Amino acid sequence: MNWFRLLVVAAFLAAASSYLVYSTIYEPSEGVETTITVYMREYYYLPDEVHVRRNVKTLIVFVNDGAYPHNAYLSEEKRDLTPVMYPGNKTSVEVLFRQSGVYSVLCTVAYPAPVSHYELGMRARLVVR
Ligand SMILES: [Cu+2]
Repeated sequence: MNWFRLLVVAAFLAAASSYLVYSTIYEPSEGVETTITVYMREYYYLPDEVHVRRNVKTLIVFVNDGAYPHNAYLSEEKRDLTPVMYPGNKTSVEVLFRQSGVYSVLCTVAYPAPVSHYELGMRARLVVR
């Protein structure tokens, strides 16, 4: 019975660790090694390229100092890094990438223009090495 339980736990851990390889993780703030600040304006991120080290817990602080709402959507992972942020809002996101690669951060807000901001150039590259 104990061996069976151990197997179940081992299977769960194996599933969890393979999941982590492909995912962005949001974790408590202790252990953050690097902080990067990204400003949101019309219609761009500053900087528009961010470098993150694999297996290093990194805090990305998004600051909307523009005049319109903005967000940050991690395209390849199909998930929001931030909710829609109004002018003056600041949101911190902790990320821990297990795999290197290049990701696209897009602003999917379509206000006041009828098209999403990323179509107007509001996109950033997130490079994990
Ligand atoms: Cu935007």
